[in-house]
Amino acid sequence: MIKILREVFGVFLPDQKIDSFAELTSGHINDTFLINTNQQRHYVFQKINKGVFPDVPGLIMNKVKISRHLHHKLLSLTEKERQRRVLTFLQTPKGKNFYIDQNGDFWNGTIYIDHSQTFETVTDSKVAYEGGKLFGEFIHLTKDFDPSDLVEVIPRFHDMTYRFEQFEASLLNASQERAQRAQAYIELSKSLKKEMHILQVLKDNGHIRLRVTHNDTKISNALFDMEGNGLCVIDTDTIMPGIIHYDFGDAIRTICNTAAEDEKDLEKVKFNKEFYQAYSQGFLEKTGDAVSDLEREHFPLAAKTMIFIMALRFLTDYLSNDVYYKTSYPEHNLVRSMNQFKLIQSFEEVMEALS
Ligand code: GN1
Ligand code: MG
Repeated sequence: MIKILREVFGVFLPDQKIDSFAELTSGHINDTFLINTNQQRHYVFQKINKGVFPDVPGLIMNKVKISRHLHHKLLSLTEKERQRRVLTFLQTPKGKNFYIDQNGDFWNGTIYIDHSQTFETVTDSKVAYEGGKLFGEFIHLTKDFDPSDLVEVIPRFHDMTYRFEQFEASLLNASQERAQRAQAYIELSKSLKKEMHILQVLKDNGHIRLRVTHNDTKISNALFDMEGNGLCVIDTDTIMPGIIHYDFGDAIRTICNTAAEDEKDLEKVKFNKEFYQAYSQGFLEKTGDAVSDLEREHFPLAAKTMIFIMALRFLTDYLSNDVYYKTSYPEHNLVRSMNQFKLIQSFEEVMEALS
Protein backbone atom coordinates (compact mmCIF):
# COMPACT_ATOMS: atom_id res chain seq x y z
CA MET A 1 0.00 0.00 0.00
CA ILE A 2 2.78 2.42 0.87
CA LYS A 3 3.99 2.26 -2.73
CA ILE A 4 0.70 3.40 -4.15
CA LEU A 5 0.24 6.00 -1.41
CA ARG A 6 3.68 7.43 -2.22
CA GLU A 7 2.73 7.63 -5.88
CA VAL A 8 -0.55 9.44 -5.14
CA PHE A 9 0.90 11.70 -2.47
CA GLY A 10 3.77 12.69 -4.75
CA VAL A 11 1.35 13.83 -7.43
CA PHE A 12 -0.57 16.16 -5.10
CA LEU A 13 2.29 17.27 -2.85
CA PRO A 14 5.57 16.81 -4.73
CA ASP A 15 7.53 18.86 -2.19
CA GLN A 16 6.52 16.89 0.88
CA LYS A 17 7.31 13.44 2.25
CA ILE A 18 5.21 10.75 3.91
CA ASP A 19 6.36 10.02 7.44
CA SER A 20 3.82 7.32 8.28
CA PHE A 21 0.28 6.33 7.38
CA ALA A 22 -2.70 4.60 8.95
CA GLU A 23 -5.86 3.24 7.40
CA LEU A 24 -9.06 4.78 8.78
CA THR A 25 -11.48 1.88 8.80
CA SER A 26 -14.79 3.39 9.86
CA GLY A 27 -16.30 3.70 6.33
CA HIS A 28 -18.04 0.80 4.57
CA ILE A 29 -17.28 1.75 0.96
CA ASN A 30 -14.07 3.69 0.21
CA ASP A 31 -10.48 3.13 1.38
CA THR A 32 -9.26 6.02 3.53
CA PHE A 33 -5.78 6.79 4.84
CA LEU A 34 -4.36 9.32 7.24
CA ILE A 35 -0.97 10.43 6.00
CA ASN A 36 1.43 11.97 8.46
CA THR A 37 4.22 14.10 7.04
CA ASN A 38 7.42 15.37 8.55
CA GLN A 39 5.89 18.84 8.53
CA GLN A 40 3.09 20.36 10.56
CA ARG A 41 0.30 19.47 8.24
CA HIS A 42 -1.20 16.00 7.79
CA TYR A 43 -3.58 14.77 5.13
CA VAL A 44 -6.39 12.34 4.44
CA PHE A 45 -6.25 10.49 1.13
CA GLN A 46 -9.14 8.47 -0.17
CA LYS A 47 -9.52 5.89 -2.91
CA ILE A 48 -13.09 6.17 -4.14
CA ASN A 49 -14.92 2.91 -4.80
CA LYS A 50 -15.64 3.09 -8.52
CA GLY A 51 -17.82 -0.04 -8.35
CA VAL A 52 -20.25 1.83 -6.09
CA PHE A 53 -19.99 5.31 -7.60
CA PRO A 54 -20.53 5.30 -11.37
CA ASP A 55 -19.29 8.87 -11.96
CA VAL A 56 -16.27 9.48 -9.71
CA PRO A 57 -15.13 12.74 -11.41
CA GLY A 58 -18.72 14.04 -10.97
CA LEU A 59 -18.69 13.01 -7.31
CA ILE A 60 -15.39 14.80 -6.71
CA MET A 61 -16.66 17.88 -8.54
CA ASN A 62 -19.74 17.91 -6.27
CA LYS A 63 -17.78 17.89 -3.08
CA VAL A 64 -15.21 20.40 -4.30
CA LYS A 65 -17.98 22.78 -5.40
CA ILE A 66 -19.78 22.54 -2.05
CA SER A 67 -16.55 22.89 -0.14
CA ARG A 68 -15.73 26.08 -2.07
CA HIS A 69 -19.23 27.38 -1.44
CA LEU A 70 -18.89 26.76 2.31
CA HIS A 71 -15.43 28.35 2.44
CA HIS A 72 -16.89 31.36 0.72
CA LYS A 73 -19.71 31.57 3.27
CA LEU A 74 -17.22 31.60 6.14
CA LEU A 75 -14.88 34.29 4.82
CA SER A 76 -15.20 36.22 8.07
CA LEU A 77 -13.05 33.51 9.70
CA THR A 78 -9.30 33.31 9.25
CA GLU A 79 -8.11 30.80 6.65
CA LYS A 80 -6.73 28.57 9.40
CA GLU A 81 -10.05 28.56 11.23
CA ARG A 82 -11.99 27.96 8.00
CA GLN A 83 -9.83 24.95 7.24
CA ARG A 84 -11.01 23.45 10.52
CA ARG A 85 -14.67 24.10 9.76
CA VAL A 86 -14.81 23.03 6.12
CA LEU A 87 -12.98 20.29 4.21
CA THR A 88 -10.18 21.65 2.04
CA PHE A 89 -9.48 19.56 -1.06
CA LEU A 90 -6.00 19.27 -2.49
CA GLN A 91 -5.18 20.06 -6.08
CA THR A 92 -2.33 18.72 -8.13
CA PRO A 93 0.13 21.29 -9.54
CA LYS A 94 -1.85 20.98 -12.77
CA GLY A 95 -5.03 22.05 -10.96
CA LYS A 96 -6.74 18.64 -10.84
CA ASN A 97 -8.79 17.53 -7.85
CA PHE A 98 -8.19 13.83 -8.38
CA TYR A 99 -5.54 11.47 -9.65
CA ILE A 100 -6.04 8.13 -11.41
CA ASP A 101 -3.39 5.64 -10.31
CA GLN A 102 -1.76 2.87 -12.36
CA ASN A 103 -4.65 0.51 -11.45
CA GLY A 104 -7.25 2.94 -12.74
CA ASP A 105 -8.40 3.91 -9.23
CA PHE A 106 -9.42 7.47 -8.36
CA TRP A 107 -7.80 9.27 -5.44
CA ASN A 108 -8.48 12.57 -3.77
CA GLY A 109 -7.05 14.26 -0.70
CA THR A 110 -7.98 16.76 1.99
CA ILE A 111 -6.15 18.58 4.76
CA TYR A 112 -6.42 16.59 8.00
CA ILE A 113 -8.22 18.46 10.76
CA ASP A 114 -6.29 17.77 13.94
CA HIS A 115 -7.36 18.25 17.55
CA SER A 116 -10.75 16.86 16.64
CA GLN A 117 -12.81 13.84 17.61
CA THR A 118 -15.62 11.69 16.19
CA PHE A 119 -18.24 9.54 17.87
CA GLU A 120 -19.52 6.16 16.72
CA THR A 121 -22.24 6.27 19.36
CA VAL A 122 -23.53 9.14 21.48
CA THR A 123 -23.66 9.09 25.27
CA ASP A 124 -24.13 12.78 25.97
CA SER A 125 -26.97 15.04 24.83
CA LYS A 126 -24.51 17.85 24.17
CA VAL A 127 -23.08 15.80 21.29
CA ALA A 128 -26.60 15.28 19.93
CA TYR A 129 -27.33 19.00 20.18
CA GLU A 130 -24.00 20.03 18.62
CA GLY A 131 -24.47 17.44 15.87
CA GLY A 132 -27.88 18.96 15.15
CA LYS A 133 -26.36 22.42 14.89
CA LEU A 134 -23.62 21.16 12.60
CA PHE A 135 -25.84 19.31 10.13
CA GLY A 136 -28.44 22.09 10.37
CA GLU A 137 -25.78 24.63 9.48
CA PHE A 138 -24.84 22.56 6.45
CA ILE A 139 -28.45 22.79 5.21
CA HIS A 140 -28.53 26.50 6.03
CA LEU A 141 -25.26 27.43 4.34
CA THR A 142 -26.06 25.50 1.17
CA LYS A 143 -29.62 26.71 0.76
CA ASP A 144 -28.58 29.25 -1.89
CA PHE A 145 -26.66 26.64 -3.88
CA ASP A 146 -28.73 25.33 -6.78
CA PRO A 147 -29.06 21.54 -6.21
CA SER A 148 -29.41 20.97 -9.94
CA ASP A 149 -25.73 22.02 -10.26
CA LEU A 150 -24.84 18.73 -8.59
CA VAL A 151 -24.44 15.30 -10.14
CA GLU A 152 -26.67 12.57 -8.68
CA VAL A 153 -23.74 10.45 -7.51
CA ILE A 154 -25.82 7.34 -6.93
CA PRO A 155 -29.07 7.67 -8.83
CA ARG A 156 -32.13 7.06 -6.59
CA PHE A 157 -29.88 6.68 -3.54
CA HIS A 158 -32.62 7.16 -0.93
CA ASP A 159 -35.48 6.23 -3.25
CA MET A 160 -37.66 3.70 -1.41
CA THR A 161 -39.14 2.19 -4.56
CA TYR A 162 -35.64 1.53 -5.89
CA ARG A 163 -34.51 0.00 -2.59
CA PHE A 164 -37.57 -2.29 -2.60
CA GLU A 165 -36.83 -3.27 -6.21
CA GLN A 166 -33.31 -4.30 -5.17
CA PHE A 167 -34.69 -6.13 -2.13
CA GLU A 168 -37.24 -8.03 -4.21
CA ALA A 169 -34.58 -8.96 -6.77
CA SER A 170 -32.32 -10.21 -3.97
CA LEU A 171 -35.12 -12.43 -2.68
CA LEU A 172 -35.27 -14.21 -6.02
CA ASN A 173 -31.56 -15.09 -5.94
CA ALA A 174 -30.92 -15.56 -2.23
CA SER A 175 -29.58 -18.85 -0.93
CA GLN A 176 -32.11 -20.90 0.98
CA GLU A 177 -30.00 -20.68 4.09
CA ARG A 178 -29.78 -16.90 4.10
CA ALA A 179 -33.44 -16.44 3.15
CA GLN A 180 -34.44 -18.69 6.04
CA ARG A 181 -32.30 -16.88 8.58
CA ALA A 182 -33.67 -13.54 7.46
CA GLN A 183 -37.29 -14.69 7.15
CA ALA A 184 -38.78 -12.61 9.98
CA TYR A 185 -37.07 -9.46 8.70
CA ILE A 186 -38.16 -10.09 5.13
CA GLU A 187 -41.77 -10.20 6.33
CA LEU A 188 -41.29 -7.10 8.48
CA SER A 189 -39.91 -5.19 5.49
CA LYS A 190 -42.90 -6.10 3.37
CA SER A 191 -45.32 -5.03 6.09
CA LEU A 192 -43.74 -1.56 6.33
CA LYS A 193 -43.63 -0.92 2.59
CA LYS A 194 -46.57 1.47 2.35
CA GLU A 195 -45.71 3.68 5.32
CA MET A 196 -42.09 3.85 4.21
CA HIS A 197 -43.15 5.39 0.90
CA ILE A 198 -45.00 8.38 2.39
CA LEU A 199 -42.05 10.78 2.25
CA GLN A 200 -41.11 9.74 -1.23
CA VAL A 201 -44.65 10.40 -2.48
CA LEU A 202 -44.52 13.89 -0.95
CA LYS A 203 -41.19 14.47 -2.66
CA ASP A 204 -42.26 13.09 -6.01
CA ASN A 205 -45.46 15.20 -5.94
CA GLY A 206 -43.37 18.31 -5.31
CA HIS A 207 -44.80 18.95 -1.82
CA ILE A 208 -41.35 18.75 -0.28
CA ARG A 209 -38.61 20.63 -2.06
CA LEU A 210 -35.23 19.43 -3.18
CA ARG A 211 -32.19 20.93 -1.52
CA VAL A 212 -28.50 20.27 -1.30
CA THR A 213 -28.26 17.40 1.18
CA HIS A 214 -25.34 15.41 2.58
CA ASN A 215 -27.14 12.05 2.53
CA ASP A 216 -24.84 10.25 4.96
CA THR A 217 -25.26 12.20 8.19
CA LYS A 218 -24.34 9.41 10.57
CA ILE A 219 -22.79 10.96 13.64
CA SER A 220 -19.35 9.57 12.79
CA ASN A 221 -19.41 11.93 9.80
CA ALA A 222 -19.34 14.95 12.13
CA LEU A 223 -16.07 16.22 13.56
CA PHE A 224 -16.12 17.80 17.01
CA ASP A 225 -13.46 19.86 18.72
CA MET A 226 -11.94 18.55 21.95
CA GLU A 227 -14.53 20.44 24.01
CA GLY A 228 -17.33 18.63 22.16
CA ASN A 229 -18.45 21.54 19.97
CA GLY A 230 -19.42 20.73 16.37
CA LEU A 231 -16.58 21.54 13.98
CA CYS A 232 -16.87 20.15 10.46
CA VAL A 233 -19.06 17.90 8.34
CA ILE A 234 -16.93 15.22 6.66
CA ASP A 235 -17.40 12.35 4.16
CA THR A 236 -19.07 14.54 1.59
CA ASP A 237 -19.11 11.93 -1.21
CA THR A 238 -22.87 11.56 -1.22
CA ILE A 239 -23.74 15.25 -1.43
CA MET A 240 -26.46 15.61 -4.07
CA PRO A 241 -30.03 16.87 -4.38
CA GLY A 242 -32.32 15.44 -1.69
CA ILE A 243 -34.97 16.30 0.87
CA ILE A 244 -34.15 17.58 4.35
CA HIS A 245 -35.60 14.40 5.86
CA TYR A 246 -32.70 12.34 4.58
CA ASP A 247 -30.21 14.36 6.63
CA PHE A 248 -32.45 14.72 9.66
CA GLY A 249 -33.40 11.05 9.74
CA ASP A 250 -30.00 9.50 9.09
CA ALA A 251 -28.44 11.51 11.89
CA ILE A 252 -31.18 10.42 14.30
CA ARG A 253 -30.59 6.81 13.21
CA THR A 254 -27.11 6.84 14.70
CA ILE A 255 -27.37 9.52 17.42
CA CYS A 256 -30.39 7.95 19.11
CA ASN A 257 -29.18 4.36 18.91
CA THR A 258 -27.78 3.45 22.33
CA ALA A 259 -25.49 0.94 20.56
CA ALA A 260 -23.36 0.84 17.42
CA GLU A 261 -25.18 0.00 14.17
CA ASP A 262 -23.62 -3.47 14.16
CA GLU A 263 -24.03 -4.33 17.85
CA LYS A 264 -25.00 -8.01 18.05
CA ASP A 265 -26.62 -7.86 21.47
CA LEU A 266 -29.99 -6.40 20.57
CA GLU A 267 -30.80 -5.80 24.24
CA LYS A 268 -28.35 -2.92 24.02
CA VAL A 269 -30.17 -1.33 21.07
CA LYS A 270 -32.68 1.25 22.27
CA PHE A 271 -33.97 4.55 20.95
CA ASN A 272 -32.93 7.51 23.08
CA LYS A 273 -35.74 10.09 23.03
CA GLU A 274 -33.77 12.73 24.91
CA PHE A 275 -31.11 12.76 22.18
CA TYR A 276 -33.83 13.10 19.53
CA GLN A 277 -35.00 16.27 21.23
CA ALA A 278 -31.48 17.64 21.65
CA TYR A 279 -30.61 16.94 18.01
CA SER A 280 -33.87 18.49 16.76
CA GLN A 281 -33.30 21.59 18.82
CA GLY A 282 -29.80 22.15 17.41
CA PHE A 283 -30.90 21.32 13.88
CA LEU A 284 -33.87 23.71 13.94
CA GLU A 285 -31.84 26.48 15.55
CA LYS A 286 -29.58 26.47 12.50
CA THR A 287 -32.06 25.71 9.73
CA GLY A 288 -34.61 28.13 11.18
CA ASP A 289 -37.36 29.34 8.90
CA ALA A 290 -35.85 27.47 5.96
CA VAL A 291 -37.91 24.50 7.19
CA SER A 292 -41.60 24.51 6.26
CA ASP A 293 -44.32 23.30 8.63
CA LEU A 294 -44.96 20.32 6.39
CA GLU A 295 -41.29 19.39 6.46
CA ARG A 296 -41.08 19.70 10.23
CA GLU A 297 -44.27 17.68 10.81
CA HIS A 298 -42.63 14.81 9.00
CA PHE A 299 -39.40 14.73 11.03
CA PRO A 300 -40.47 11.75 13.20
CA LEU A 301 -41.44 9.83 10.08
CA ALA A 302 -38.07 10.81 8.56
CA ALA A 303 -36.33 9.12 11.47
CA LYS A 304 -38.31 5.93 11.00
CA THR A 305 -37.85 5.99 7.23
CA MET A 306 -34.09 6.43 7.34
CA ILE A 307 -33.64 3.72 9.97
CA PHE A 308 -35.78 1.49 7.80
CA ILE A 309 -33.97 2.21 4.53
CA MET A 310 -30.70 1.13 6.14
CA ALA A 311 -32.35 -1.97 7.63
CA LEU A 312 -33.60 -2.83 4.16
CA ARG A 313 -30.28 -2.14 2.41
CA PHE A 314 -28.29 -4.24 4.90
CA LEU A 315 -30.85 -7.02 4.54
CA THR A 316 -30.68 -6.83 0.74
CA ASP A 317 -26.90 -7.05 0.85
CA TYR A 318 -27.08 -10.06 3.16
CA LEU A 319 -29.47 -11.79 0.77
CA SER A 320 -27.11 -10.90 -2.11
CA ASN A 321 -24.11 -12.52 -0.37
CA ASP A 322 -22.48 -9.25 0.78
CA VAL A 323 -21.60 -7.64 -2.51
CA TYR A 324 -21.89 -3.99 -1.41
CA TYR A 325 -20.82 -3.24 2.17
CA LYS A 326 -17.49 -4.26 3.62
CA THR A 327 -18.15 -7.04 6.14
CA SER A 328 -15.97 -8.61 8.85
CA TYR A 329 -17.83 -11.92 9.23
CA PRO A 330 -20.54 -13.82 7.28
CA GLU A 331 -23.57 -12.62 9.28
CA HIS A 332 -22.39 -9.00 9.55
CA ASN A 333 -25.04 -7.53 7.25
CA LEU A 334 -27.82 -9.54 8.90
CA VAL A 335 -26.69 -8.32 12.32
CA ARG A 336 -26.69 -4.72 11.04
CA SER A 337 -30.17 -5.17 9.65
CA MET A 338 -31.54 -6.82 12.82
CA ASN A 339 -30.02 -3.99 14.82
CA GLN A 340 -31.82 -1.38 12.72
CA PHE A 341 -35.12 -3.27 12.96
CA LYS A 342 -34.75 -3.40 16.73
CA LEU A 343 -34.17 0.36 16.70
CA ILE A 344 -37.39 0.86 14.69
CA GLN A 345 -39.30 -1.21 17.23
CA SER A 346 -37.94 0.88 20.07
CA PHE A 347 -38.60 4.11 18.14
CA GLU A 348 -42.23 3.11 17.55
CA GLU A 349 -42.82 3.24 21.31
CA VAL A 350 -42.00 6.96 21.37
CA MET A 351 -42.86 8.10 17.86
CA GLU A 352 -46.28 9.44 18.73
CA ALA A 353 -44.94 11.48 21.62
CA LEU A 354 -42.44 13.13 19.27
CA SER A 355 -45.04 14.14 16.66
C1 GN1 B 1 -22.17 3.70 3.86
O1 GN1 B 1 -19.13 4.19 3.45
P1 GN1 B 1 -19.86 4.88 4.51
O2 GN1 B 1 -19.65 4.18 5.82
O3 GN1 B 1 -19.56 6.36 4.57
C2 GN1 B 1 -23.32 4.06 2.92
C3 GN1 B 1 -24.36 4.89 3.65
C4 GN1 B 1 -24.82 4.17 4.90
C5 GN1 B 1 -23.62 3.80 5.76
C6 GN1 B 1 -24.06 2.98 6.96
C7 GN1 B 1 -22.43 5.23 -0.55
O4 GN1 B 1 -21.44 4.84 4.18
O5 GN1 B 1 -25.48 5.11 2.81
O6 GN1 B 1 -25.73 4.95 5.64
O7 GN1 B 1 -22.67 3.06 5.02
N1 GN1 B 1 -22.80 4.81 1.78
C8 GN1 B 1 -23.07 4.44 0.52
O8 GN1 B 1 -23.10 3.03 7.95
O9 GN1 B 1 -23.80 3.50 0.26
MG1 MG C 1 -20.37 7.90 3.45
